[in-house]
Amino acid sequence: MTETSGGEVLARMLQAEGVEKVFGIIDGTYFGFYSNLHKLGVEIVTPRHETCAAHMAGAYARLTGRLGVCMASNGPGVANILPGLAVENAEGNRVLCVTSCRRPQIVYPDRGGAYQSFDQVGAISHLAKWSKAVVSFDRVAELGRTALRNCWEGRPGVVHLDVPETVMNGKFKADVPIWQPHQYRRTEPVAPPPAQVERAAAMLAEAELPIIHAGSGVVHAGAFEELRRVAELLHAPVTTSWAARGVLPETNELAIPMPLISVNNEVRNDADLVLVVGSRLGETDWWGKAPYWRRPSEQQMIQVDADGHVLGANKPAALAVFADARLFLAALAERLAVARDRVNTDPRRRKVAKYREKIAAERAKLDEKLADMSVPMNPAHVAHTCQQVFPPESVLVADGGNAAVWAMMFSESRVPNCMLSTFKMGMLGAGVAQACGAAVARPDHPVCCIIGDGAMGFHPQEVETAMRNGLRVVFVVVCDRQWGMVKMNQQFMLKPLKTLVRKSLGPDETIKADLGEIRFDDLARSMGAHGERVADPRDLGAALERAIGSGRAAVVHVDVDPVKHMWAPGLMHFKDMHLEPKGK
Ligand SMILES: Cc1ncc(C[n+]2csc(CCOP(=O)(O)OP(=O)(O)O)c2C)c(N)n1
Ligand SMILES: [Mg+2]
Repeated sequence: MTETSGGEVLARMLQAEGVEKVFGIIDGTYFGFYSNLHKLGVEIVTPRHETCAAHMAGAYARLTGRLGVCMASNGPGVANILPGLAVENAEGNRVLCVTSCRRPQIVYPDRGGAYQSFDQVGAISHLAKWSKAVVSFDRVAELGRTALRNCWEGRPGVVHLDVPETVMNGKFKADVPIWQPHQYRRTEPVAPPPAQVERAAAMLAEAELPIIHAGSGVVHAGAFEELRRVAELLHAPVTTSWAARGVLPETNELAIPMPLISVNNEVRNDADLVLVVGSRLGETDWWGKAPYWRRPSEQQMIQVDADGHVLGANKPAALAVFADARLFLAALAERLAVARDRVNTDPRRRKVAKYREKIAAERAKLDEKLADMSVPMNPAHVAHTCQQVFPPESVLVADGGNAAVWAMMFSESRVPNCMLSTFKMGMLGAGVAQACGAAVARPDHPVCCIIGDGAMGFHPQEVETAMRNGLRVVFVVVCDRQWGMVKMNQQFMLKPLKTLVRKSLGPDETIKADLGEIRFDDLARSMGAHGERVADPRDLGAALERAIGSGRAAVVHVDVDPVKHMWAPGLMHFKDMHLEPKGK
């Protein structure tokens, strides 16, 4: 019998799952785990704050379709990773978190006074899909398998395993067989029932104007080609959730870009049938309700999801299909191709032509801001210039308040699964680590992270993480020296008329909305990264090119006009989203 440890068993299980990277900060309490990962060739990528490990794992998982693994050590390490876990679970990214805890004799329940200890499973079980403690070495493999099974079931999210230091590091005489993934979990995606595919095809062929609404499920299933085929066979416009932007490249004539909200509203009100794929129709989709969508009495819904709990949750489904998005869309495309001549696409073509005109008009209206060449720059230039300089395959990460809104409004998603943010949680600072995780996942192209100065202030230390790990991230920090989005909202609460007339209140008229300056370019240089500062829109392109050309992590500190920055386009829509839609 060989001698092993709980940490070694877990490390070998992750290796069998094909895990190549684990994100986290080392600690003696799980030396048995990470030293074995290292020995097995699993790379440990180390940030400087545990919450960043969770975001790096989440971004890595979303961009690669693999499992994102992070780790944190008992007490403070776990306390630090909690916000990251809450966000990654909410965003629906497939993350396994392994933590150490103190020895079972003094925790679960806490004896009182245990050092670096709190009820970790109690806390995490409220914000994850599944969270359990391993009580003894005998159960490491079994609970490890249960955790991994949960990772791959239903909607992706966070799964947590809490392992005592004595189990992680202790020496046990045992031969623990490592099962292959197909021996303990489903490894094939769920296929749709053929009769449902047939019914869906018939409904979509007969509808006057069917549309497709795609959510993150399409990203996780990697169903981009299949989505395009179905949309083109039906000549159906495609709207998306914010998080699924670009699943159909926004250059495709059928794509309705999410930032053009009034066109989205119109399309969703014209449709008599909507095929919802991989979306639960949450609040940022207005719950699928009127006046943003047509009423259910006039609009049927086919809903397809790999999580049965999502089906019909927010809007009644005429056809609810429990299936993987890619398999469903592939089967549907096959069916539709056979009955191609049964679909009269002419009325749909006329509608789509009308939407294209409206999209062009809304785009042109937004782009008028680009004529403004004043200094410090109009924030419209930031994402617009990034779009021109970075390759289309580069991942764009958007973080901050108005900085993220401007970034969304002035970028086009041209390649599927190249846009990251925390669309559900709006977590300031998460973007810094998401960008690092993206660079680990996609080392071939530089990552562009457009981020507010408030947001960047949460995690500037991770520029050093990017440097140390050779991650090519360009952080474009939008500096207005204020909590811009909240300041705008506050001004309207305090003095709406004066705000409208003067565009901004005086410095003593707002409450704690201003920030001092951080020279993010200097800070970057202090960590060995490339740093620049730009205020003139004419200089931005060259500065970004130098940043990319530096071949290392870079920070471009961009001074924007703080008043213009507050008046970000589309803000009213974000405000309205906080109210329950009036319709059903
Ligand atoms: C972690 C976190 N804390 C607080 C908020 C509330 N909040 C939303 S936007 C915002 C201001 C963001 O400032 P900045 O990042 O500088 O972006 P700006 O709006 O100035 O572009 C705040 C405080 C949040 N979303 N996340
Ligand atoms: Mg700001």
